[in-house]
Amino acid sequence: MEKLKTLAAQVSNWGRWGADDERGTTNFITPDVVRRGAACVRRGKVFSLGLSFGSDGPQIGQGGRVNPQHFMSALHGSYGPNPEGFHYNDDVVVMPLQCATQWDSLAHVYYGGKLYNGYPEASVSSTGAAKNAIDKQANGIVSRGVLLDVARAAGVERLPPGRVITADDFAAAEKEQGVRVESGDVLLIRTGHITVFTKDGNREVYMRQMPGLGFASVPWLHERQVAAVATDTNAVEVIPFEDPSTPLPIHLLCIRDMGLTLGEMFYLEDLAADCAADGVWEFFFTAPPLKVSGGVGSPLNPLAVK
Ligand code: UVW
Repeated sequence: MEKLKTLAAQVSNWGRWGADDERGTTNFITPDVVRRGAACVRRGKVFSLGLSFGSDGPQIGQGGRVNPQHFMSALHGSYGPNPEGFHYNDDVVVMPLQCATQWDSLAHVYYGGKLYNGYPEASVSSTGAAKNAIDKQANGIVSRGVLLDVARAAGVERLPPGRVITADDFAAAEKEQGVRVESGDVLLIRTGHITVFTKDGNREVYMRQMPGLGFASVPWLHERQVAAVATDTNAVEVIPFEDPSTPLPIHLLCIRDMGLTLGEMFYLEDLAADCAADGVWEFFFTAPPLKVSGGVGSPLNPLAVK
């Protein structure tokens, strides 16, 4: 916990955008940044970075999270006399907001009784988050996206579970790819770990152990003024944790101290293959959360447009 507190003091953004801010680092996405993102559209090629929301999703029941349950609430329904055979179908989905590709809101994790920007833990109740809820990010998240393929830069198809990603990995990927992460960018980090689920079908390993960010990556994210970070794993950070006595330290530092929105279970394989083929690692990125009132997360279908 000492290490976490030292780093927290170094990277805290509390008060940076005012005492009433609930958006954190997405404030780095200025109109100029959005224009820089839009200027990345050259070929008009669109990539979906979302997993499907279905009963065959990645969840294994951990922490009460299950895969979506989809019901037909109207099946071949009709209204009154129906000579032309008009029918309609409606459906209902019941699912945890965190069950597949998602943003974590700034109300998702906290310590010391305080959420991002000093809001009290009691601001989250059984009715949801009165502060830092995901709908506070409703005008985005739209920016320039940059993909750093840390697995490729390390010369492997995928990083193994437990592999700690550091600022050196970011530097190596930037050098190899000829790209630089700038203020306001959304940073996508490919580890390749998602193929443990999508190719191998091994949900247990995909969900319980993973490569990911370690303590040493956090000051870099702060210095570069990254607007949001997403990876292809379930937790963004490395599991097993670097210090077993401090679980989820990167969540705590990023979300609670920096106000940095985290994206999880992003499907980056097709985008990464295309970037490797054309040598262009930047794109227009859009992943607006659903406006779930008081929600602490949102399911997503993020898009990258090149
Ligand atoms: C937790 O496990 C608390 O969070 P996440 O799903 O964001 O990894």
